[in-house]
Amino acid sequence: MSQTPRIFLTRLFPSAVMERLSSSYEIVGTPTLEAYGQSDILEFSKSADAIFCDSTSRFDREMIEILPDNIKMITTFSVGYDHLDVAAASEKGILLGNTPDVLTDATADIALLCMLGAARMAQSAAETLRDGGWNSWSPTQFLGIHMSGKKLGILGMGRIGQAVARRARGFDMKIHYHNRRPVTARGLEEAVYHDNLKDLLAQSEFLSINCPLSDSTHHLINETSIARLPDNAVLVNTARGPIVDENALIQALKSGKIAAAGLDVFENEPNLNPDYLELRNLFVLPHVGSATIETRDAMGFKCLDNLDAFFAGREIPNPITL
Ligand code: 8YV
Repeated sequence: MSQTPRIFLTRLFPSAVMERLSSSYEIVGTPTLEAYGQSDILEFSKSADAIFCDSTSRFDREMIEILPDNIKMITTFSVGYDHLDVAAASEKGILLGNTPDVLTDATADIALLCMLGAARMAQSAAETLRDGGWNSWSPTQFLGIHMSGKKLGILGMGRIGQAVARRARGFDMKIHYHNRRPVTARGLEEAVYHDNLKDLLAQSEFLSINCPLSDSTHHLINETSIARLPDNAVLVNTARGPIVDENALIQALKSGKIAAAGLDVFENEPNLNPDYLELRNLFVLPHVGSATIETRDAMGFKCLDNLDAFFAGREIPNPITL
């Protein structure tokens, strides 16, 4: 290993992060706003000790196995790590790190924005206004679904799920959740635990998806699970697109089984399923859950903390383990 550790960045990160990175490390190549593709990643990795990536770069088993042996660590600018094959990395002796906690609030804020935005038809109302299509006020125009006081089902009660629940309490929502285990957390004493998804769905006038993507959550929300929701439910996904079978969701939005959906994540990012474009009962954002200046800086600093600890021979603060 060279004296100054060499870091390959799959793309440019916020300037405060780049500044701190370049003061302690040798940056391999010239990162750009657009992320490098697989062959460039492999080429640049030959001259690096660690990789600093985000969730748009996949390191599946095949990719990890062909990474050069000089790569000792990958730190991802994300809390989610479904793009990293943890078992393959561990077999190859590559340490993985991520950025939990610092994006909890920003992501929960966006979940609430998606809930309200979908329920109150905010996007189609705003588009009508901007397109010059608002001709007069009318008592039956842009009628949405009342959010206050409704039952909110949260799928996945980790840090972000809990933060969504606390915010929803401010709207007098009744919180129900499904998680591997019940949680005991401040402000959530009255939240109702369901040990199975089926029971949660039956209660969810609003459903917020906050679980990680894994083999067991891929398409967990599909035609069958959507059928279990109350009629006119509102579905919100700020976790990962592939947890929801998009075709099933689109059918349910068309039939009116689901009244509206608020989505910050999609199955095939950055491509939006063209069928979504025909729907008015949709509130969509381009994966901006963590997109505040403060949060993105903090995420970058967490990646730096992981790198700093690793290269100082200490345990990294946010390891991803099996
Ligand atoms: C990241 C995210 O910013 O942290 C996550 O898991 O989904 C986002 O907030 C994005 O994935 C880029 O890495």
